[in-house]
Amino acid sequence: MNLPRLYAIADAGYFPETKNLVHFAQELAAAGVTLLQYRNKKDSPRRILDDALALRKALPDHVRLIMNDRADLALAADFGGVHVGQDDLSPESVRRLIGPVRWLGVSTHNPEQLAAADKSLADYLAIGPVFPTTSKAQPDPTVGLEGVRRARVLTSKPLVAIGGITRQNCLSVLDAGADSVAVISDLIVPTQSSPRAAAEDFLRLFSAY
Ligand code: TZP
Ligand code: MG
Repeated sequence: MNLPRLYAIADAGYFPETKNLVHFAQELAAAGVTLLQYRNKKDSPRRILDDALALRKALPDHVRLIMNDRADLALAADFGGVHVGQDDLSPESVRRLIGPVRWLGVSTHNPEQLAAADKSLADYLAIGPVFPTTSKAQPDPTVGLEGVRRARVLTSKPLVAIGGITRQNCLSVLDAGADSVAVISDLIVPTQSSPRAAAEDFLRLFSAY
């Protein structure tokens, strides 16, 4: 797999309506984002599927869409992958549902979980929260850059860091060994710039890295 450095996440909690979500995703695509997760912790499966289908329709095929939590909805919306956490379906179950081609990511929050996920059928692993975050309800304790370094030596799978990652700190996260950074709020609530400009900032930093 070829995991891009920037893994954008569109969290439904930040968008009152589907059209706001789709506009955000299109802005990111225009900036050059090629990997986008749709995360929705609040709505019904039917509403999530409606949003997912709208995203699928609005975005070019080279943008890979990843569904958080739900393999069934990923298949129903023809997404390019699924991302599961410690309380979702197991990686093996998800793999059986989605087949060998769609991407499968697994969230981990400590070295034990990471080592276990390393033995699974996941394509990539996530570690976090690296820094304090306000985008997740009841987040696990932060792992810091040291947690990223520890994760790096425990897996040779592509490693995504998540949690409180911004344009200010993202290069330190890559320095610690992450292959990619997953970002919610620094793309959505940038103080002075649009989501498109924020994504362009990240991509510029990474191309010079
Ligand atoms: N998992 C660990 S931290 C987090 C998730 C979903 C939220 C990351 O959001 P932000 O706004 O980039 O800190
Ligand atoms: Mg989950």
